[in-house]
Amino acid sequence: MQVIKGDIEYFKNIPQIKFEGVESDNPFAFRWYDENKIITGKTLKEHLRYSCAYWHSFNGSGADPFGEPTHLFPWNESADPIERAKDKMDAAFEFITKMNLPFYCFHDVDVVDYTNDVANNEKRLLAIAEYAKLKQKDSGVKLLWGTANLFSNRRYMNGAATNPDFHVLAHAGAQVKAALDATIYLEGENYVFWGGREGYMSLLNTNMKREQEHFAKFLHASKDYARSNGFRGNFFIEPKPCEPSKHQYDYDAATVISFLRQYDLDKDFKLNLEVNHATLAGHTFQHELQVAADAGLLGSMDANRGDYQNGWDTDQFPNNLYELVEAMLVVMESSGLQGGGINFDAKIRRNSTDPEDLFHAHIGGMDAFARALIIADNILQKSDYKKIREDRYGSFDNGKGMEFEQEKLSLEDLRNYAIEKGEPQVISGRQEYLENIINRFI
Ligand code: XUL
Ligand code: CO
Repeated sequence: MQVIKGDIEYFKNIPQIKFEGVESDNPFAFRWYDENKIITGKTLKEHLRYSCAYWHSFNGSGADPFGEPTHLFPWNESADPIERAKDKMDAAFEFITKMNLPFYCFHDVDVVDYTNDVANNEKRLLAIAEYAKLKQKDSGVKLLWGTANLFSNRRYMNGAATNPDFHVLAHAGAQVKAALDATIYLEGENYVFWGGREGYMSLLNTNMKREQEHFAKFLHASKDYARSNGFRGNFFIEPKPCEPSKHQYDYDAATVISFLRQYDLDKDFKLNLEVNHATLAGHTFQHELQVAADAGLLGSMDANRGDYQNGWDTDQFPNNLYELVEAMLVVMESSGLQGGGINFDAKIRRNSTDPEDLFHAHIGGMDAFARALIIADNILQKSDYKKIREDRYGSFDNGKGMEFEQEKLSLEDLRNYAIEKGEPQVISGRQEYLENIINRFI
């Protein structure tokens, strides 16, 4: 029987974070995230399903292309890889439980250091998964999703499942198998594929059609393996247009949906949408959410924000209330995330070097989303926001408009109607009025 470690307190002097309400001036308290507050029949905890991203919070060293690490973690000291991994997991579960986060997410290589030896990696992952299982049981924290990092190792420089070399693809398969085994063992609710290197740098050396077919076959094989081993959760694909590849195949929600449909994957796979990936694709986040929701494939969300002054993936913590309300309006109107949650795929800045900074970041993000959800619900319940949109399409609710929707009208019928009714009146889209509703309810 393994003993649960955790006698070291890594985040000393930081209390359990609790809800204290808007009057509180305690920076270590929630002002909006009251996990028990009920909105449309569900608690905020059930709506939001907050999750901590292991990689940014416990591996992110603050290093950038111009500078060495600035986040020097006390849990990285042991020379033994499994001991080091357990120390990190102690710190992670201390943080996750102090923050009252119900879920966490990890890549295989986040929880234990990998080598180039497949069998050894499998052993390491199993050893740390056994430890994670005890930690989950002890704390009640659950795994929102697992995933495999198929982008950092140099073997993946030309892609993983889309690599032109089958030998590399096989290594990707080995890694996904082990990550699926760990996810199933930890009763993970979902499994994510973000294809960091699944794309190309130059079309001059790329057979795009063949690479995409390989990708689909790889996803089918992964799904079949997981299903035959008892996994009932969702598979999610996370779209991103570029970085690290110049062009990534999973460009945006619309691209991924048509790929899933083309290759008969849309029954098992849904989308995990990330705020700044939407921005990089030239979309708003609510656009991406709406595209997925309209296809019935809105699975989960990676919460963060970008920086409008630059074009890369800064993964900052979310704080823009106006934009979050717009996003939560889409989520609430589509009756929520299917199987997923809100994972803070966000990192503190290179120069945020106090242990408290990780807490302030998550408190801010959790409060911002909770507040946005409450505001969105108020807008839906108490304003004419929904009605204005419904009325805008009222001409299709009866008469010839309805017959058109029912596919009863020909092109000649449309012509005859146009002549009969003459020139249509101009009808306002009322955009500014609708924009003001959001500020009014904030
Ligand atoms: C990268 C990104 C990943 C995925 C998981 O931009 O978002 O961290 O969320 O692989
Ligand atoms: Co992400």
